Amino acid sequence: MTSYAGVLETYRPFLDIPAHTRTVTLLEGNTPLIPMPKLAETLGGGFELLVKFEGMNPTGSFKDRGMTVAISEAYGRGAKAVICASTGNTAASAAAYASRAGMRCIVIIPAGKVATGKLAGAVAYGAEVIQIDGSFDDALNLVVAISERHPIALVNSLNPYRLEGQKTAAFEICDVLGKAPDWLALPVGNAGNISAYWMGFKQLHERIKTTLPQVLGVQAEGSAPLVLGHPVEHPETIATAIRIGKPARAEQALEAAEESGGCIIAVSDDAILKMQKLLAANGVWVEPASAAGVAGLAHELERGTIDLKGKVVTAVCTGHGMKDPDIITKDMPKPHILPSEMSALEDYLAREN
Ligand code: AN7
Repeated sequence: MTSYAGVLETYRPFLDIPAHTRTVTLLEGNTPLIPMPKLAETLGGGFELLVKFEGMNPTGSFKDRGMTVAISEAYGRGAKAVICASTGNTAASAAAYASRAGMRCIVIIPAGKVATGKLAGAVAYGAEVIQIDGSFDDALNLVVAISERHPIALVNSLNPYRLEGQKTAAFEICDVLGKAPDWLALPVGNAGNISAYWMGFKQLHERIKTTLPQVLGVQAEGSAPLVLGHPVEHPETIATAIRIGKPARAEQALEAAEESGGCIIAVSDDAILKMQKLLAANGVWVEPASAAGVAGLAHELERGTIDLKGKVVTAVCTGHGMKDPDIITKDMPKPHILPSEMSALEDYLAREN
């Protein structure tokens, strides 16, 4: 048995990447596709629900799939530095892969709007973190302009190699199911991931005649440019990962939804948090943005605008719950305080049940 070598080596013949690419990997990908029968019942039942848990990647989010390819390409052509704008996960991922390749990594983040676990990751992996008094969209404008003027590789999802890597998640899902799912639901921020999945499914469809899923892209209500049909100048949502008002891949995302017979919708922050709790009650703790895909499915089922009877539905949970501990700890019940004695614990057990 040859051991697993990460998404680039596993799917190299399917990736459109230059010959100079030199693999920098943390053995990302190969993430679990977890059956969620109890949650499917809670949502009305009659369909099979599977969660692609991308929080199980090395830095805790799906970004690692694209980052291994983007960094491998930059490294192979001798780049010495990379830069990105980020709501947090891209920053942590870029920092990890750049450090492995011995490259300088600069990340620009919106001040006060990045979850603790992501910022800590970026710092731990050795990135130079720059906060700006502005949004993710402002940060993206800045890094695009800088990378045009200076020899610094841009590793946001405008970089085509990011999408080449991220489409491998679609391959993995088809490998496990032996076909494409009927529906794929996922959160949408800068719209790189939805574009990448659609590229991946279409590629398999063309090469080996798999079926194609219908794609449900889900934004947060306060940050839903693709639903409103215009950029949002001051996006707001508790799901800071997708607090993005002007998605770089807007057209591709809309195309993916339309071509697939799916759609892009918005759900409230309350619905996102409720679904985060429901997922955790089924053993899968994800960050708020990552619950948006399933929240979108619940929303459509409640409205009766989607019929999932007998269907296979995959929801992508993009990042781990540990990325954003504050959202849980800020209003959690305080732990019980007991003396360190068995009798106290026995009294407690008798009281509570
Ligand atoms: C957990 O890290 O944009 O639609 O800078 O972290 O491909 O942008 C993160 C996005 C979904 C949206 N779920 O994906 C960043 C960043 C999580 C995310 C998205 C993000 P795209």
